[in-house]
Amino acid sequence: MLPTITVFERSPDGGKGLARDMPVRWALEEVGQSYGVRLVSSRAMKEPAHRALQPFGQIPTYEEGDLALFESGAIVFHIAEHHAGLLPGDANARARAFTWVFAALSTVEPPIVNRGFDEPWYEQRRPVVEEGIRNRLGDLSSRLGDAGWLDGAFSAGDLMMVSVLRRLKGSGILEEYPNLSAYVSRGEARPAFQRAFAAQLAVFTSVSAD
Ligand code: GTB
Repeated sequence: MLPTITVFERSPDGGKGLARDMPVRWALEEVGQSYGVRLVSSRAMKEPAHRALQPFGQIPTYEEGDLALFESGAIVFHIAEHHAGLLPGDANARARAFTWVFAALSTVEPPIVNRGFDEPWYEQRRPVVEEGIRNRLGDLSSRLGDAGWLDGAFSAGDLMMVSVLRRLKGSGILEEYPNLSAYVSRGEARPAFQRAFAAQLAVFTSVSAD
């Protein structure tokens, strides 16, 4: 059964692949699973039909037969569990890979999304917010060291961590940690990432041309 995901009809990220459908697309590409895409407008996102799939009126969602999921982490988790390619065979190593998915979303990402750089109050808060980000990146950088991936072979944990770190590209902060910057580039160089990125960009360009 071909899964269908929902994505922004008009992504506010300008085609940079920063919205949360990107890790889901990337995971599907890594495991070689084709998928359908349904574009959702900002208005439709808040209507009952979409809220039945995503109670908070957001993207992405994932539908596959009788199964409807929301939360990008849970969707990536589901894809990784049901297909080969994103998790190691050893049970403990699989558990550690999921630990990195959670670490990306609940430990590393929160200070990153606190960067409200479009908000008027942000200039005052910037030093505190950036210190929070640097704390996390410093620790992550020490853990990664000169390894290619966080725990052996590339896994769902790396996919989510790279997705989270990508939000810092061009901020100058990520670039202070050359091993993390190289880690993100390594993730982005993966053919599955490239396919996922091209697919989301194609949506952005076709809608922008309307
Ligand atoms: N915890 C949920 C998950 O991981 O799935 C969060 C989902 C979420 O934040 N969805 C956002 C959304 O639907 C889009 S991805 N927002 C619409 C709304 O809440 O009304 C977050 C996002 C948005 C924009 C950019 N950007 O422009 O760079 C990056 C990320």
